[in-house]
Amino acid sequence: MMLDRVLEAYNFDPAKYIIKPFGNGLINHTWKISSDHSNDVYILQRINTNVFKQPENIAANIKNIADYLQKKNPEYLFIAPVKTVARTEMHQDEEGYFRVFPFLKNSYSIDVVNTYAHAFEAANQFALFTSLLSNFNVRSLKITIPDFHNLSLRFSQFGKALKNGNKERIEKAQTDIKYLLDQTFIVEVFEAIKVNPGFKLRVMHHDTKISNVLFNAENKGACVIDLDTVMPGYFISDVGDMMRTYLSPVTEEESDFDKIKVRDEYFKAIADGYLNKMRDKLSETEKAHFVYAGKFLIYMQAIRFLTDYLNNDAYYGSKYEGHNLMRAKNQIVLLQRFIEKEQVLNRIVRDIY
Ligand code: GN1
Ligand code: MG
Repeated sequence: MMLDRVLEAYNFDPAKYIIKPFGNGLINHTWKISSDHSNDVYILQRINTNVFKQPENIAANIKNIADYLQKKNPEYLFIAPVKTVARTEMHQDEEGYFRVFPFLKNSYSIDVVNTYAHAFEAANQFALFTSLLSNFNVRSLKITIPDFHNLSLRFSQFGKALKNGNKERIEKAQTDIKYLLDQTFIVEVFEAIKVNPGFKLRVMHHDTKISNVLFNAENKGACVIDLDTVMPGYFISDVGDMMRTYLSPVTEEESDFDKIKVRDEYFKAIADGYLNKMRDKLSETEKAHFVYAGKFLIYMQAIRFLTDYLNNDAYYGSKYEGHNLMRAKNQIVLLQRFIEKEQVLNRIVRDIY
């Protein structure tokens, strides 16, 4: 089997290891590797090279950050990739680029947030990561996906899809298109952020979903994982994606939209956890945009899903007809429920500052 050669590149005997698909990422393929012969467990990933066009940039960033943290904060738990027999950070063959991480012993991850403590711990971990790197030269990071969270570009890609996309689908999505075009003030605020000196470029994780945090046996956050999209960015990226993925009890895959909710206590958990480590780093201007972060990220994700639907699912793929339209509608409902609560959320965060 294709993965056998990958295992051999790491000197794992394919006959002794069990490989099972792992997680629910949309972009990379992930497997868990375990064995009856030892307690060691690993995570194997194939990097999607349609998305990450230069996978060596990912490896370079991870090494850059690992070296810095090793020097400045050696006690910080940073999970570096396992080296191949050839001492490289990745294995490459005609099937693609692969890398292996040790699976942290006695740790676990979750797919949906259902306790205040998990949300708090996760936010605290992402904030810790950014805060430990606040004196790191953020511009020394390579760009693994150009303009990844550049909302202006995402908006212009949406505009192109409206011109050149699948005509039938454009027809079907009229109400959603109209709603998103009516919210362009969200893009305008982002344009202003880009030229506002009160906003700092920071080391952002850019994929702060809950399954990217490992928890230890005491249910404390142990570390963050999945560092492919670590790049320079604004704090609204990480905080916003936590809001997008922790506030509602259901994910973007839920088609029963009545179940989508914005839970105040989880918003408080994100704010408490994040500000616990980042309060002294954020400027007043940044703090004033804390709630905006949620609008920014949820809106961007709605636009990305809808754009992909109009472009025949070229990026995210789809498991059934209309899948990406459903995801976009789900995110639109989440955005609406979020905006309805804006005042309450602003009050919560103001009390924490
Ligand atoms: C993708 O594959 P996954 O789930 O880690 C995407 C994120 C989206 C997310 C939506 C590189 O992440 O930006 O928020 O899907 N990552 C990339 O589920 O596009
Ligand atoms: Mg990811």
